Amino acid sequence: MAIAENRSRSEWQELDRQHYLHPFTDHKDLGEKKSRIITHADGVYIYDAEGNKILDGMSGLWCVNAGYGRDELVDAATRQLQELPYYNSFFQCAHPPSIELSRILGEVTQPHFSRVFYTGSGSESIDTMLRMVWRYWDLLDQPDRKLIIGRKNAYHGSTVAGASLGGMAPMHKQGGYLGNIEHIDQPYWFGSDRSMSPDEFGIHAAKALQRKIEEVGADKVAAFVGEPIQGAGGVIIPPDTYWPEIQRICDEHGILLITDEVICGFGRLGDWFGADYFGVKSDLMTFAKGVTSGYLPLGGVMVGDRVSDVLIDKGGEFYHGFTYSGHPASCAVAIENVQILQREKLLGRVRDDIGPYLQKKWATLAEHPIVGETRMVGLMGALELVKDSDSLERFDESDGAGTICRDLLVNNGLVMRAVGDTIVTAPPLTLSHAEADELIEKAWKCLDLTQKAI
Ligand code: PXG
Repeated sequence: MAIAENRSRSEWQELDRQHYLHPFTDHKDLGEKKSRIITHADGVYIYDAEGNKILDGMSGLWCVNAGYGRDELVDAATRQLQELPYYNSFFQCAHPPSIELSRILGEVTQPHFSRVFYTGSGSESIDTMLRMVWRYWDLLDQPDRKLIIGRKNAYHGSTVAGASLGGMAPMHKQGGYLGNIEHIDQPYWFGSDRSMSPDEFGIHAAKALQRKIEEVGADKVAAFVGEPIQGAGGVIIPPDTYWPEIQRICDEHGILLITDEVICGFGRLGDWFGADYFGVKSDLMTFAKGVTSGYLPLGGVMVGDRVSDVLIDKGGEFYHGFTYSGHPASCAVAIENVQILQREKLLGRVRDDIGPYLQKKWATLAEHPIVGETRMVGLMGALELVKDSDSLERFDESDGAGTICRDLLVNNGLVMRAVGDTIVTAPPLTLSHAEADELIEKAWKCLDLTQKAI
């Protein structure tokens, strides 16, 4: 039976207002506007308490890669909950689902990733990764290597470590105070003065890492961390020249390279991981979200041999772990989810079929008078709202163009996110051609409505 299914929409909204503190929410504002109550979902659609059917162009929160309504995932969870709902993996214990998932993750990652550490979320994965990086350099008798270099406008979660490592200034002011972290500029070509070609700009943006290393001294730098494509920051797709240059700089100085794959991992770009898509070899990869298609919480860190050999050979006990590290039901769902991606060849589909199909249609939105740029890799894209698509002049902040457009979209049956005046999308990897057409039609219509509304 569904939970208290006899409550009306307004009852849910009132109870929500009274009792529930939401993530990233202004509650005064929410109290007035009231929450949209999502009751069920199937395929690529979510349904709200008013009965509206909404195309989920965000895969929940960048995570429902295999789509909603997957009985296989529900069955995998149910079977595991019946057999062993919980046991820990501290104190020389393990269980089949966590071991089996570890083996499988070793298979779908680059050959130097033979080990994984589990967490319950992306933020916990980031915390784990930071502690591993610092421990690695301590064990190599280089304790001065403490500085982690991230990027402005990156998102790495909401724990103290995640908020500090991320490059979101408003988050820093609310408790992202961890030391030993610096942020360099992001590889955001559209946000630059566009005086360089994208390829030149990619090298220029990567050289910011070189400059930072020279400024602080390479012997102080522990690692560079970046999302292969920044998600929450507005789907910032770096020029092709960026990641190879970042790799070269890290290699030159012996600095650990870390890709935060929480969004890009598990097929979003048509490869298993963003590092695969961009052809880089990272030393650690953080993941979460798409590993279970969001059906149950699970995160982790893929630990490359360079780091795991040191942690294991020299490290003794690592005082780190979570009650839910490698939760059996989450791991069982992850195994089934990876098998769905393989069985249904969803990565190939993103690479060769629905990816190119949606990308081509998405590019047509650039013909709209208030769109300055469109971009998309795999099934992860963005468009930039501008006052005038010839001059590329941006809207004033007070116009609230992004928010207006996002609200119009959802009221017209399509969820996409607004990051300032950048509209982003990341639909499930199961999106059909007809659903892609629907996404584009609704997007175009709402661009028209946005233009009229401003
Ligand atoms: N790293 C990256 C790259 C992420 O995108 C996290 C870490 C943190 O994961 P958890 O599981 O702790 O939330 C994320 C999460 C948004 C949005 O509005 C994006 C995320 C989370 C919430 C909102 O785009 N990404």
